[in-house]
Amino acid sequence: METGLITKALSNRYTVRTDKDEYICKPRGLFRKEGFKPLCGDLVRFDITDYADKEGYIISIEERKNSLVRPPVANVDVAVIVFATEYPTLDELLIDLLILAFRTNDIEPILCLNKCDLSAKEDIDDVLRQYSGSGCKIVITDAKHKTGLDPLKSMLSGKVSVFAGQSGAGKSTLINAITGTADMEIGILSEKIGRGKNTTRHCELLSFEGGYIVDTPGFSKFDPGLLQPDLIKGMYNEFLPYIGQCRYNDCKHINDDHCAVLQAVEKGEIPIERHLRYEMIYNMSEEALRVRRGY
Ligand SMILES: Nc1nc2c(ncn2[C@@H]2O[C@H](COP(=O)(O)OP(=O)(O)O)[C@@H](O)[C@H]2O)c(=O)[nH]1
Ligand SMILES: [Mg+2]
Ligand SMILES: [Zn+2]
Repeated sequence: METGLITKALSNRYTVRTDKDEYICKPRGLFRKEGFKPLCGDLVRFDITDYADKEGYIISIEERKNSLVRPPVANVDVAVIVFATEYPTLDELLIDLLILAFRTNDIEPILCLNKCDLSAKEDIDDVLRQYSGSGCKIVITDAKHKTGLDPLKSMLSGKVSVFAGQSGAGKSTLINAITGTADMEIGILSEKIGRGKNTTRHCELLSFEGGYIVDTPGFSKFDPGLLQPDLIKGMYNEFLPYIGQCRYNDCKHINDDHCAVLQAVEKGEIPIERHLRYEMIYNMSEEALRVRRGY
């Protein structure tokens, strides 16, 4: 039995990479019965069935740290949230939602302000002001002219990373620029996927400095109904210094009496925009929970 990493998934054929080699493997029948499918990023045990053609059968999957649906990938360490201040228009609510989505899955979010060549300096400064307390690393890039990529590269080295964010923000361009993959390859692949059936489960890990970058970007939106209302406040690093200072232990930091977080917002210690959207996201997720519960 061998151990390897799934670096490519295309329908029911998986490329499994070991230290020395690559094998094309099928999952043994059992997985299908269990309704459980191997994913790109999975560490698997497999048996080699054909040494010459390098083929095998996947026997078992190691426990996952996490898994995403779009792109279908497991064991993700880092998510680069790509956005622009213009073209497309800055969508801070989406950024906040994505930060929460990734933190919920134990994935480190990195904020990448791309297309900085098209940004006014005030707009860049405003993004930095809003997110400097978020606990997310922030990088400013111009993928088209390959500027500012080194800090991002060093953050991704040795990690499994995905790229997320609005369409047109520059995710594919960034992936190409960082991995040195030809524009054509990714372009053609994503076109095929776009036109293909929903069941197409393409995903490929591109080797990158001891880690991997997932070639298919995902998460251009996120449903706040998937968040657990009570866990949201814990994912705002801005609130951390005030924990334990509110009158009530279960303070939601929204309209409660003697709320240290609200006081900090009033004093300008927490960016008011981040707090306004926190309130919005909290309410949306609570509403979704109410609908699910039926009361
Ligand atoms: N000016 C400028 N254009 C960019 C930059 N990054 C990407 N683009 C362009 O923006 C468009 C959308 O980029 P793309 O990578 O397809 O975005 P995606 O939808 O997020 O994958 C393309 O025409 C890119 O050439 C950048 O940093 N600066
Ligand atoms: Mg793209
Ligand atoms: Zn409070």
